[in-house]
Amino acid sequence: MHCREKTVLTLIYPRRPSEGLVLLGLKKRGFGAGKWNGFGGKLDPGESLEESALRELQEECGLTARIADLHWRGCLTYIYDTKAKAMEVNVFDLDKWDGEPIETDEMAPQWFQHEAVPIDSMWADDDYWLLQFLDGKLNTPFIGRFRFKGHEGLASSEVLEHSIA
Ligand code: 6OG
Repeated sequence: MHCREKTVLTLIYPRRPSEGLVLLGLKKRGFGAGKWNGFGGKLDPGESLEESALRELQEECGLTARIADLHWRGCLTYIYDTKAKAMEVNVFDLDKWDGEPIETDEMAPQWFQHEAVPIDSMWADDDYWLLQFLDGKLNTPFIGRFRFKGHEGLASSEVLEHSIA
């Protein structure tokens, strides 16, 4: 496997650790529509990872938070057999913010107990790491790498190889 150009993205999971709750959003449009996920997206030119993550959080579910309360936990690289460009997704958690989650044009937010996250309606890689991450059982920082059969439709639910440590 050769090195590929990559798109850098962010993914935030707002948490209420004492209650075992995580906030997810049902994506209503665009890439990953119909799937539950954390909040995030691509960096705009000149933005830091943290600035971008907090902008996306605000745009997608109305929460505002400070960079000091955002914790970078690890990085996931996705490569697709049908696409030259890879994705690097930087995962953060957050346990302090202002406001209440609101539904936006992009996402419908909902709190879930860790054991009740709708894993069958999430990206296929989540099956390999999300619950361990939520339960604090993954190393920090963790590094994951997933190779998908394709980047669209059914092929994007087939993980051909993975490693996470
Ligand atoms: P926009 O295209 O809406 O950002 N994302 C993924 N998250 C997981 N768990 N698995 C994947 O497997 C993902 N691919 C993308 C990164 C897309 C958002 O979705 C995340 C961003 O937070 C393939 O700007």
